[in-house]
Amino acid sequence: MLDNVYKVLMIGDSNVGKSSVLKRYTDCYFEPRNDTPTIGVDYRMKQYTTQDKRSVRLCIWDTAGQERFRGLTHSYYRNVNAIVMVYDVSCRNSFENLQNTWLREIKLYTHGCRYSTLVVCNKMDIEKHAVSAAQGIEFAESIGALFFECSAKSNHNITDAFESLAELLLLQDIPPPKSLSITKHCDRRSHCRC
Ligand SMILES: Nc1nc2c(ncn2[C@@H]2O[C@H](COP(=O)(O)OP(=O)(O)OP(=O)(O)O)[C@@H](O)[C@H]2O)c(=O)[nH]1
Ligand SMILES: [Mg+2]
Repeated sequence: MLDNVYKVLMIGDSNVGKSSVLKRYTDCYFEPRNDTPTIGVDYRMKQYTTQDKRSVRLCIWDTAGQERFRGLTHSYYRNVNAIVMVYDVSCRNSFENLQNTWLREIKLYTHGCRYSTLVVCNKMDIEKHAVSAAQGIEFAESIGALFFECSAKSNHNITDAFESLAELLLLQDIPPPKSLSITKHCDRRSHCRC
């Protein structure tokens, strides 16, 4: 039986790997050299069962990082339960933009709803790091967020990051959004348990 359904939003600059992180989590695959940016928004879901047998469904909206889609993605902040902020460890700008652009978007468009935050430092498989772990942790702590260093490519920490978020949502007992229509949107089902 399903205990809760949570609406999760993924944000961050274009090319940081939001879609890759999500596909790795829900569908267990990574497409190398896939340079097709997200157009508008994409959607995926995955169910997670905790050790004490509670089942939650994460309905995850993957937004386009490109500025030209910004107007379209604003409405997806409504009634979110969790926000996943992604940056690319090899791209300093993508980290700084979380603090400048993306935090501002959150403040403007969540309209005061209560949500949890996860900061994902992606592409940890790349040797050259433009942001240190300490800087990532400091930023996450400053906004009360979970922090995970991940790689969609090598599948490092991806599942742990989302499962920790799900555990946190249950712990904080954030009510699922009233307006979330499961049947309307949950068209891509995944039963992958990796
Ligand atoms: N080395 C490495 N490359 C990655 C990783 N994750 C994603 N990429 C690559 O980074 C590029 C961009 O990935 P996407 O997942 O499309 O990025 P995005 O953030 O969804 O971009 P938008 O949809 O434009 O917002 C692609 O070429 C991916 O293959 C990773 O963990 N390691
Ligand atoms: Mg994308």
